[in-house]
This record gives sequence, structure tokens and C-alpha cells, in this order.
Amino acid sequence: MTALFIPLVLILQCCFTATSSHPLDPLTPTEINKARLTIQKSHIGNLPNLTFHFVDTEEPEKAEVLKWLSSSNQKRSTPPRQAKVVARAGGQTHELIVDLAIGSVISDHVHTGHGNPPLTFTELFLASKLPLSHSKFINSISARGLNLSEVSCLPFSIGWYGEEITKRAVKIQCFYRGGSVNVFTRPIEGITMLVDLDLMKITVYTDRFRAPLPKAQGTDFQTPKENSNSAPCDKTKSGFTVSGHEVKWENWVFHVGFNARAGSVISTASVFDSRKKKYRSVLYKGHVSETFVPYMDPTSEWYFRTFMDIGEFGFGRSADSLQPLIDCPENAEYVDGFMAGADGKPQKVERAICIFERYSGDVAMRHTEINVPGKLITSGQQDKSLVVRMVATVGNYDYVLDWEFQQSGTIKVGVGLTGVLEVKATSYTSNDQITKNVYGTLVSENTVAVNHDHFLTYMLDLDVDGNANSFVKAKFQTARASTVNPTSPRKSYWKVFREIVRTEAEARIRLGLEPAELLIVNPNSKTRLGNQVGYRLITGQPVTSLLADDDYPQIRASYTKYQVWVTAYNKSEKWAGGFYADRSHGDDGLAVWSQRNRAIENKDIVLWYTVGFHHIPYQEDFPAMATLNGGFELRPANFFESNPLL
Ligand SMILES: *[C@@H]1O[C@H](CO)[C@@H](O)[C@H](O)[C@H]1NC(C)=O
Ligand SMILES: *[C@@H]1O[C@H](CO)[C@@H](O)[C@H](O)[C@H]1NC(C)=O
Ligand SMILES: *[C@@H]1O[C@H](CO)[C@@H](O)[C@H](O)[C@H]1NC(C)=O
Ligand SMILES: [Cu+2]
Repeated sequence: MTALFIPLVLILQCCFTATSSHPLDPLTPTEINKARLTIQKSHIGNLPNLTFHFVDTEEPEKAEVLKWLSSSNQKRSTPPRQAKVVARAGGQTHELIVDLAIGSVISDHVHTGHGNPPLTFTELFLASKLPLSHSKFINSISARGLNLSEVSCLPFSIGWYGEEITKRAVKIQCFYRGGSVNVFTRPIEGITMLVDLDLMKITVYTDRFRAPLPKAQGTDFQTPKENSNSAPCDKTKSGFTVSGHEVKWENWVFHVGFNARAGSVISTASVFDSRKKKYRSVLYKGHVSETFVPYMDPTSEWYFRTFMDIGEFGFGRSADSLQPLIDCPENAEYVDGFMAGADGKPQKVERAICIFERYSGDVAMRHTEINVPGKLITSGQQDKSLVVRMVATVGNYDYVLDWEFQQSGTIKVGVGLTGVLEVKATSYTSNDQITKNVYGTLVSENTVAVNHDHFLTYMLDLDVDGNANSFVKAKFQTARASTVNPTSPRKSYWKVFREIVRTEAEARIRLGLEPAELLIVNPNSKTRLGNQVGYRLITGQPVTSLLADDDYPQIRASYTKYQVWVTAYNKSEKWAGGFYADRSHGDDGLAVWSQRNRAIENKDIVLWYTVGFHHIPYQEDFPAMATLNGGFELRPANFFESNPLL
């Protein structure tokens, strides 16, 4: 949740050769500037209070991208470069498409539906400073005997609770540093402030109660810097190449993009089939689509903490510059990320993404054969993979987001949760004193870490051997042995029943209710032996939201009631919680699209999977938590003729 203002370095870069660039390349700083200047020169430029909330490549139609991919280097011409810009001006939200070659606005649509565009760091920063000059707040702080100079305030998105009109607004919670660097551990409880972002004013101020300030002692999370003399490693030659944004490693080739909302985006990933002597498509595009982090404290000061970080703030917007030798190993290469600030100017995140080969020490495959007379046959391979990593620090939490490519054809997606818990000040200093619900765990004296969930929903546009794919449930069924062999001593066995899922409604799945394997197959592509080629989704813990269906945060994030969805491909359906997630009413997004109940058999389809965590905090999570890992895998299933490792 929430965001700290990080001043970013502005860097201009020139000379991007348009013809050779991949059609899904992120906007260059030059292109970001061009988009800004074009809009400033247009009719929008004359409207008051122009701010840029989202600027990204307007991606070409999939067919054009695929055509570009399949043509040889000399014949390639990149489709016209366009930018999608969501800007506010004159109190309205405009969705603009800018043609970057000719420098003109080619479409302008005013958003009139519910929900607001992503918040800008500039407005969040301004809002967080308002209390420090607000007389009621100054009084509250001095009445508590605290020093204003030691107070840090942070903005929190507030969701929607059935209001007819939802203005752009945030709530502010303040914390006392007083000698601690762990800002989030010392909340000044009892004060609520509502900031109207368009007026940039505190419009509601309440000071309801006081709670003891948790102590500073024991909150420091800084680990001793042992590697401070880390000599720039002479990069032992890495086994991969990065040209532009395209990465080649072993049997994989894929594109790594970056935008303010999703952070890293993997696209056009293909795996080399050494038998067929060609690259075969697997994943057209994959990225985090939305996150949902509801806290389980319904009191006045806490109920609204139900964050949708991707849509409200953005993982790319919150991307950290990776720390060599901490966030990524010695052999990593780094890629910078660019995005637009609120003023439309390019901002650079140095080392936003790292790419490295991982030698996990695990076994990729092995076998020992003792049954060949007179011989002991041993064989095996060490595991080696390629990792693409970024870290998003969304206020208190740090998300470590990995895409890992394996030579076996598997793509592993990893989500690591670390950082600092969101805590609440309390009068209790021991669990024995607690008589009524505190909505979490006492993790230190006067400090309750509040229960919550994390749901990270991934958009996975698999194109297994091409566009036309189907979703298959391979269901396990217990069968009676006597029906096939009346004399069998066995009573039962299990068999597989493959069900082709025909519609979006049938593709909503709550895992763990019946045993099944889930596959995306290409019904038009078969192995030599006649099996449909496919990729299998290996899921993690089956976690779904436990909130009531009529609870407002749940209405906004209704897609978290199922872990798996499949929808028909539609270029504009990317954000599971809807594009306008801030204060949304739940009338856009994955659950709404799925209601159309489109046919999904032998069609271009998109798989959605949610990595979920119910988080009951424990004392070890304080003052900062050790990384908690989750994720999923996409593993070839009758895709290759045999094990591609051999
Ligand atoms: C422009 O911003 C100022 C200050 O935030 C605000 O008072 C004013 O109402 C805004 N104007 C419009 C048209 O939104
Ligand atoms: C406030 O500042 C004064 C002067 O620096 C210091 O003596 C006092 O301990 C501080 N109070 C708190 C609560 O931090
Ligand atoms: C694509 O999705 C958008 C947003 O959900 C929708 O408005 C549009 O009608 C869809 N297009 C098609 C062809 O289904
Ligand atoms: Cu958590």
C-alpha cells in the first residue's frame, strides 16, 4: 500500500532506431517527451492543471506484432509507434492516443465512468506534507507531547464504500520517527485526515483517541553492510544476450518491457525446439495485472485499508533501483526503466530490472541405472536457469517479482514478500492483557501487526504454438476396478477425464475442491504421437478472498473469489481490477468481462492466475520480515516430443 515519494533522476537518451525496435518496446525518454510536448501543444494543453497519470506504449494489434516477429530482419518495419496517455486537465480525465511519428493526438476520450486514474507521486507527496502545516494537526501533535519535526505522514488510498460520488481523495496516517528509521512501526494512532486531491486540501479532520506510541528501540531493520567494498565484479561471461529489450538464453528468446503500472512485462517468449529446429511460441505476454491487499480491521481508522497497488500506485512506479549483491547476484546484468512523471517528463529508474543465470544447486534431472549387467550407469545435469527480477516497494511492503526460464521449457513465476508490516498502536504490552479483538498479532510492546491478505493476479496470454488455444481440465476420477476387470483383486484406480472448457463461465476455478490439472493446449497442433501440445499451470497454495461478496472492497476485487479464470483475448482487457482502480465500484475488470461468457474453445485466450497469501503476522515478521515466497509454474505438457534437456 501507499507510496513514499522517491525523487528520480531525469535522463534524456537519444537515437533509438525505429526500424529495428521491437513493437512492444517500452517508450524511450525521447518518446515520452514527444508524447508530452504533443499533448501540451494540443487543445488539452490549454486546459488548467494538466497532469500525467499514465504514459505507456499503445501496443499494436497482436497480428502486426506477430507479423513483425516472423519476418526477417531486413524486411521488418515496426508498426507506427504510438503512446497511450491518461492525463487529467480541467478537472477531467482524458485518455489520449498520440502518434509519435507525426506528433499528433489521434484520439481523445473523456473518462466518465467510475474510478480514477493512478495517483501521481507528486500529488501523493504534496498530500503527505499537508498535515505539517494544518493547525488542528499541529495541536494534536503537541497535545501528545510529540515534536512535529519528527513526524512523517503518508498517504493511503481509500477505496469505495457505496458513495454515489467518489472524489479523488486519500487518507493520511502519520508516524513518529523519533530516532527510528523504521517509519511504519510507530503510528500516531487516533487521527484521521481526508485529503481532496483536486483541491489539495485536508477536508476532514478527526482526532478520536490516543494510544501509546510504540517504542523506537528494536525497530531498526538495517543489516550491517558487509559488502560495502564490493569491487565491481569482473563479469564472468554471462550465457545470455540482451539486444534492445530482447533476451536470448539457451533455448529461450523473449522480450522484457517495463511500464509504470505493471513493472516488468514479459512478452513474445518462445522456446527453441531442437527437433523441429525452430522457435515455438509459448507466452505472448505476461505481467502482474492487479494486487489486492485488504486489512482485517473494521474500525474507523483502519477499515479503508484495502489496497489495489497496481491500479492505485503502480509496481513500475514503485520499482526500486536494485542493489547489486543484495537484490541480484554478482553475475547479474541490469536494465534501466523509464516512465513519465506527473509533469509528463521522463523519469529513469536505474537498474529497475536485473537478469542473471541462476545455479541453484538443484538437480535438473538425473538417473542411476543398476540393472545393466556388469555396469553402473549414472547420469545427470545441474539445474541452471535465467531469472528476470524486479522489486517494487509499495510503502511498507517490498515485493520481489521473478520470471525464471528453465531449459526444461518451464517458466516459473516467483513472488517474494518482504519489508515492514503495517502496524497499529495499542495500549497492550502482553498478549495476556488482551480481552477484545485487536485484529492481528502483538509483535512488540504497544504494537499490533494487523491481519491481511495479498493477492497478486497475473495476466498470462499464452499462445501455445500459435493463437488458437483451448483450456482443458484434466480431471482425476476414481473408478471401480470391477467395471473393467471383474477378477481384479483391486477395488479401484484413478483415471483422467479431459474436459475442454467451452465458455468463460466454466473457466472460473476455485482450486482444491476437486483434483484436476489445468492446461492450455493447442488443439490444432499435435505431437508425433497424436497428443495435443500444451502447457500446464502448476498452481501454488489455493488461497481465495474470505471477504463477504457484499463487502465493498470485495465488490471492487471480485475476481479474487476464484484463483483461475480464462477469458477471450481482447487487447484492452489487461487490468484485472479495471484500469480505473482507484475508488472503483467494481464495474470493470476480469469478473465483469467474464460475465460476457464468450466462447473460449480453439480461440485466442488469456489465462489469469492469482497468487494469494493470508497473512497472520508473527513476531519474527517484526521489525522487518524475512521473505515469504509464493508463485506458480507454466510447464510444458506434451509440448516437446521428449525431454528437451536431452
Ligand atoms: C486547479 O488546481 C487548483 C489547486 O490544486 C484548484 O484549486 C483548482 O480548482 C484546479 N482547477 C481545476 C479547473 O481543476
Ligand atoms: C522533542 O524535542 C526535544 C528537543 O530536541 C527533546 O528534548 C524531546 O525529548 C523531544 N520529545 C520527543 C517526544 O521526542
Ligand atoms: C474489448 O474489451 C473492452 C473492454 O472490456 C470492451 O469495451 C470491448 O467491447 C471489447 N471488444 C470486443 C470486440 O469484445
Ligand atoms: Cu503481509
